Amino acid sequence: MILPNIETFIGCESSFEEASIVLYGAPFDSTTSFRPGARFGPSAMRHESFGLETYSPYQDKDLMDISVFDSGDLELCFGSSEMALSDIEKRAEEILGAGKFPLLLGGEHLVTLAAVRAVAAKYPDLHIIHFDAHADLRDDYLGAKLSHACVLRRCHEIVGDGHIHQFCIRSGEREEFQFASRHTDFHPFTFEGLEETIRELKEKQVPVYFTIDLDCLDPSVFPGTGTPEAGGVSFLELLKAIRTVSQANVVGADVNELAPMLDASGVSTATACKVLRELLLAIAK
Ligand SMILES: [Mn+2]
Repeated sequence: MILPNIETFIGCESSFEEASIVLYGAPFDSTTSFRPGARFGPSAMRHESFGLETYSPYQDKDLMDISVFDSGDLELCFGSSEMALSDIEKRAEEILGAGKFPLLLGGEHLVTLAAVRAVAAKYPDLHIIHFDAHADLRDDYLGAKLSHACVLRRCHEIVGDGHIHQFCIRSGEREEFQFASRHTDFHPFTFEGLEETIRELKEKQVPVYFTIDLDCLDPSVFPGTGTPEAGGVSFLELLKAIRTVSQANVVGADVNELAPMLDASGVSTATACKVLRELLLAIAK
């Protein structure tokens, strides 16, 4: 039988019906404040994923043993953030409505807001685990409320005080750090405190949304991103942290801010693929 050329992330070839996890790509970077290119992230990850093994020796698990459906990339309006967010939210709602786990591939970090809107509507008392170099807590960026620099501030308006847990943050305005000290559970520079946070969230049995801005990684291992910040974590530290978070009741997730063309070596894309493989294997029940 000759099959059509449909490129999925490696090992993610289940049908929608049988899948427990659904990938959906949001190739959007219209509000990127520095170097654009994250719109090419999801397609680059699918393509380069074929350089990966489906088997993870870290977790002794294989993508071939779990059921993931890759729904491809949404066709999004680049001129209107609100229209793009609305389309992403609808896709997330559809996946959640079918009782499946939505895993969003960005795109810039603003796309997280759409997923959080959908996930919070289904799961009240939602908590957010946020890995990032940047606080993303600005109230506006040059007057725009919808910007990747404001995404966690917009999420705070949905989930409220004490429900956002931020790790690895090493960049932002003074006002963002002051806002964080009053309104979020804030862990600068590293993953220190993560295990304790996850233990508490597990005890409370609350639902958790998990957003990974890949620029939490050090630019020496992940230069292919719009706003690189020196002083980041290593791949192995991120992998350990992902496995820790997966012990909580994670009900949705995203991986964002890969801008593949900003790293001609391709290493950033390969790293992003490996992060996604490990995340999939960690959250698959
Ligand atoms: Mn960031």
